[in-house]
Order: sequence, then structure tokens, then C-alpha cells
Amino acid sequence: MSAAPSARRTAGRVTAAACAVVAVAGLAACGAVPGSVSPVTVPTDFATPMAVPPLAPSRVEDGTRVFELTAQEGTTSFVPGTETRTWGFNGDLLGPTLRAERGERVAVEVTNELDEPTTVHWHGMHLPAEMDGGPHQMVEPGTTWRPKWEIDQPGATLWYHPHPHGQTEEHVYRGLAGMFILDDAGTAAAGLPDAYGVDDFPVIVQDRRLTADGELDLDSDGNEVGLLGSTVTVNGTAGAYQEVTTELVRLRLLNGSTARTYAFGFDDRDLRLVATDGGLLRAPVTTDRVRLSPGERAEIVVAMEPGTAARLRSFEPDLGHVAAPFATGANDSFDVLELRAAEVLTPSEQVAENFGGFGLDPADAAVNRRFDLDGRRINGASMDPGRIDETVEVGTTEIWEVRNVNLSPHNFHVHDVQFEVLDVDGEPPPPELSGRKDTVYLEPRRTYRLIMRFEDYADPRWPYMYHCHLLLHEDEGLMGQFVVVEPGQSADVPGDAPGAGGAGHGGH
Ligand SMILES: [Cu+2]
Repeated sequence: MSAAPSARRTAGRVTAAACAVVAVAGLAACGAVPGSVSPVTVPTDFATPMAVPPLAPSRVEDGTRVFELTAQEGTTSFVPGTETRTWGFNGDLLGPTLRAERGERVAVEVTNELDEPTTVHWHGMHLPAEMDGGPHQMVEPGTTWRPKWEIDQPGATLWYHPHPHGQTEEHVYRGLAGMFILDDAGTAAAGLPDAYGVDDFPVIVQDRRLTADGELDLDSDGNEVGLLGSTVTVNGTAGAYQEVTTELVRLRLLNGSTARTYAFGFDDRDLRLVATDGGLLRAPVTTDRVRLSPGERAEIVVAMEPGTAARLRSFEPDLGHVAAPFATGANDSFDVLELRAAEVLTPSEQVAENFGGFGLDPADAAVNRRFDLDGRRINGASMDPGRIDETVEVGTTEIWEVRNVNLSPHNFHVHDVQFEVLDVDGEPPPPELSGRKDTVYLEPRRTYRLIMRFEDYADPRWPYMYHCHLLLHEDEGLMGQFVVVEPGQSADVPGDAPGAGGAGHGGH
């Protein structure tokens, strides 16, 4: 595995930091520096079975499906012979997969057994802001928080992770994350492999770096994008393989990394992209690469041949016109997961040719907003939990024009809703951006027009977030807040701020 950083590599990191400053200033002076300050090392043979997070047990109480998640400390062996202190939900690392159907009422009892406050945010979920698990719903040590809501959106691969202001990067990096799968009639009719852990697998990809004594390295060395780790794991396993017994296998890819962007694919075969963040595409798309920035998901279907192996790989990701590719992971490529097909494979159902239509009409958009991401500020302001940046009226369709004005990577995540990408610099989006999304990578200096509809859950006191999902950036302020209100209503003091909830703060 990785050795201690060489002097040359350390020097490279200093250069990276210097170039990152240049990148923020918008100068392209470092593009000629070759190589990478963030190479990934993988085992030569992928000999460890992939861990598959268990499906979370639940109980039904008064018509509500209730899950339990406990944030706790533990240890994980990322490298044979080394125990690393990590955090997990109901275990040492990551958490169980929650699963529910559209129309179900759900509740989650979130207990914090850590020594510090955290939160649990339901990434991609449409739900009331008070249940969202953002920075305003802190769970103090030794307490339990019990959000509840109704599943009211298409089947999709969502996830959950902490969102405490200023600490999200650390809490996710230590291991707090898990998948939340939603099912509906559309996903059931799509002809996709759907036996969890048999032909339908969660693939949570994360990178980490270990110190000489085997603990998690939390130092991003001043790199502009944040920490890029040298050990890449799937569901917590480095160099993992998975036995496959069916002709088709469905991988639910989640980039659960704090900063690294991947470009997944295979050397020897194409894949079928069937779903992105918010659910199924209109139809499967055959492609050779799927780029995922932090927080994004993609469901892919891979065809296997009996008795052969295939390696899921991350190729050098196209990050657009970044000033310092060598310092942003753009020059890194490595194997991620080996699929090993049995000598005899069970036939798979045929994947549907069409999954059904959807789409918001720009002619219905009543409001345009613009968001310029620059350094650690959106539209000139860095995150202030006591300030509401945008007020949205319920029942409106809006277009948000989002632009990364830097020459370094950012992406953009919106809570509450799934959006569609209307265009990128006026051009129709590529197939992988043609579905419902909640997070989109922002290539430098390009304008992404996103359309979204705010259907319900008006509440002037509890805000939703929008932010960069490179978690260091988010922690350092690249985030804003919006409330959804009834027409004519104005934003109130955030629900947990001094002065909230008293006389005059009506609506509850
Ligand atoms: Cu960013």
C-alpha cells in the first residue's frame, strides 16, 4: 500500500497549494505542471470480498415504518493488519441501507452516541425542511432526533450523511454515510436486476488517507479541493471483489467522497446508465464513462460473461477547464472493484427500452435566480446560518442559473427538490445530465440552467440548503439557505435561532 510521502510529493503539494490560490484568482498559470499530487494505490489482486451494507430492519407503528440509526465510534481495517478508528451508524463504518416505497410514511430514530453534536441529512429526499437534517437540526450527544415524513417522489438511490455546519467533511470522512433506496411502480416495471446483494449492489466509493500509525489523516495539506486520499474503498473495502451469479448486474454507484470526482467505466465493455440522482432516466443510455462528483449517484447495468472477471475502474476524470489538473485528481486512474462471474450465470430479465417520461416546462417558470460560486462565496456571501438568502413561494417553478466562476472544481446541490438540467452554456445537456438530479458538477466558467418545482412544505422558519458538495468548500462557507413560503409570506428567523418560536412567529 502507500508509503510515506516522499520529499518530491510533499513539494508537489506545496506547489498544488500555491496553484490553488492562483486558480481561485482565476489565473491559468499552473496547467503545465504534470503528474498528480494525489495518486491512488490499489492492491495488485482484488482478494477481499466486498462488504455489502445490510438492509436496515424496521418496524411499523401506526402505519409508519420506523428505522433506527445510532452514530457511534468503532474501528475498521482498511489495510490488512491495521485497525483505524472510524465512525459508523449501527456499526464501525458507514450504515445500513434504508429502503422504503413511495407513499409510505417513514420515521427514523437517530441517536447520537458520539462525543460531539452531529446531524443526519437525507440527501435527495423531498421532505419538510424541519426534517431535512441540515445544520439547523443538530443532534446533541446522548440524544435522539426523530424526523418523520411521507415518501413522495419517484424510486431512486438516495443517501444519508451528517450535515453539521463546518464539520460535514470530517464527519463523512470518518465514516458516517449510508444509502436510502426508494422503490415505486416505475422502478418495479423497469426490468432491472433488483435482488439486493444478489444482482443489485450498493457501491459506495470513498477515498481516504492513513497516517503512518494507521489513523485517518484529516489534513488536506492546503489543497484547494480538499483531501484526496490514496486508498479508495467500496463500502469500506479496499481491493474488493464481488461474485456475480447473473447475466446482468446493477450497481448503485454513490460518490461518498469528500472531494474526489470519479469517471467510472470498464476497459473492455460499455455499461448501461439507467438512473441518476433522482431516479430512472427516460431510457437506458449505453456509454463507456460515468463521471460522478461528490454526492452524485448513478445506477448502471453491467453485462457479464460466464467465468470471466471485469474491473470497474475510475479513469482520469474530465473536470473541464481546471487550472491545476494535477492537484484536483484529474490525472488519477485506478481500479475500484472486481466483478467475478460464476461459470454458469442465471439469465436476467430484459431491461425495458423506455422507463417513462417526465419533464418540467421552462414556459411554466415564474422566477429566475442566479448563483455564482466563487471561492467560498455564493453571490458574494459566505454561509450565515442566521441569514435566509432566497425566499421561494410554494407552487412555483423556478430556473436557477448556476455558474462556477473559478478555474477549480465545484459542484452544486439543492435540498428539497430534484431538478433537471435545461442546458449547459445554452447547449442541451449530455445524456448523464438528462434525468432528475440533486447534485451537478460545475465545469469551470460554464453556466448550468436548472429547472425545479417547489410543490409543497411551505414553512417560513426552517430553511433548506444549497451548496457545493465538495465538503471542505461547504464547511468553509460555500453554502446558502432558502425557505419555501406561502404566497405573500416572508422568511422568518431560522427555527433554532434566538428569537425563533416566540409570539409573532406564527404558522405552527
Ligand atoms: Cu466547491
